[in-house]
Amino acid sequence: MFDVAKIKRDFPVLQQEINGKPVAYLDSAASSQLPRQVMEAMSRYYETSHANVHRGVHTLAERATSAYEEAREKTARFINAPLPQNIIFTRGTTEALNLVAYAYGLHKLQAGDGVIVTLLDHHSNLVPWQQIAKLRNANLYMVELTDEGLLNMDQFRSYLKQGNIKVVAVTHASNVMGTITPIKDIIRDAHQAGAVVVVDAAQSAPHMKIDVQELDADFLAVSGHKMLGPTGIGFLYGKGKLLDSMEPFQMGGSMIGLVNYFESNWAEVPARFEAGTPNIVGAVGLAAGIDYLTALGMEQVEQHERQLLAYAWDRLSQVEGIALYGPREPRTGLIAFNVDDTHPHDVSTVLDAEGVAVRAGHHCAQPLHKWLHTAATNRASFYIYNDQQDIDRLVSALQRVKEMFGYVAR
Ligand code: 7TS
Repeated sequence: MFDVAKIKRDFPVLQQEINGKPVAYLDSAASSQLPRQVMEAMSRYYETSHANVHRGVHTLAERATSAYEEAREKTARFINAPLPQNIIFTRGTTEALNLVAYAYGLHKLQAGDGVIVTLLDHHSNLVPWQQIAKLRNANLYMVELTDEGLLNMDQFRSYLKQGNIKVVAVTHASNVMGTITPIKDIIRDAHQAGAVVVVDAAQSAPHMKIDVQELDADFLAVSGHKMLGPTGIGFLYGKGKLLDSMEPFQMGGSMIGLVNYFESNWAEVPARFEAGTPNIVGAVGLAAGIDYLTALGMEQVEQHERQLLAYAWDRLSQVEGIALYGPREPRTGLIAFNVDDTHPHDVSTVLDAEGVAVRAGHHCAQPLHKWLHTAATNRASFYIYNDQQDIDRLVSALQRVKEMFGYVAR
């Protein structure tokens, strides 16, 4: 079965003590850690195969190009994309979402068209659409939440009925509320209304099986550094017809067909959207992360996290004065919380002294925090290398917070 102790041994960073305590790393929703297999794949690439891609004909250039294109194939298989060409490598989710906003939204939207965003969206799926809507005189519509923290689907459907919606930008799993959105229903309804759907899968793809064809997603964005890969690499999935119809996002080398004095034309997809020298070693690392996850099995990864989540929810609920945000179900493996009225930065500083790493802040979701009537939250997030002991450590460190800030009689 799922052997966390064995998995943990693959992660050198988790072998150390932080502030004299073994580290309980509960911040994978920000960035996950890297197993040695990923680091070794990246070193091996540099030691044996490094050169620039898609240009030289010498052996190292061919090896580098193969490594890069194999990573694209592996990424396509991971989300069941029909073809490797459906995958555009980017710097991460943020760049992937900006690519859609600028290369699709800016060119296709017209005055009076509508874009639907949601209160669960990370700034990277909200702010680009605010900007594009302004530039195109399009209208932005915000889907709010039920009291439980689920998307208000009645509101969503009433926006669709207006008849002007061209784009729906929605997160698959919220990085604050943990809410897993009914993405398949959203996509089906949006398509019936003639809109394309941009799915932010930054917090879902690392944790559950994604099948873009089954979802019928138009665009889907993912970051490598949240799924065992290095920083600086991620990808955009796009349907072939849509990508083929789009203008480039960035201009420069590798993305052109013919360049004349005063005008140029564009390379085929995916090269059209990968201007300049790409993050080759990043793609190699991402592919090695995908290998690691695939060997574990995404269903098993999801099941492990569901068990941890149930345990954490239960234990945290029993902490006096704690507020847990978001629904109990359907939810991904993270929990945002506040303790009494102790500032999240104070909470996480005390937790850090106990060797427990959580994130504190607004998590790039300011409108959502406004809706929650709180400036900031703490967030514990789980991944394949976490076990119940990490959660026990979190709970006892929270008792320490309460002692320090005077809410528990000493
Ligand atoms: N979308 C969601 C849902 C996210 O959680 C994040 C990063 C992004 C997009 C942006 O990803 P990036 O790799 O381009 O930065 N979220 C977080 C977080 O919750 N804490 O740190 C980064």
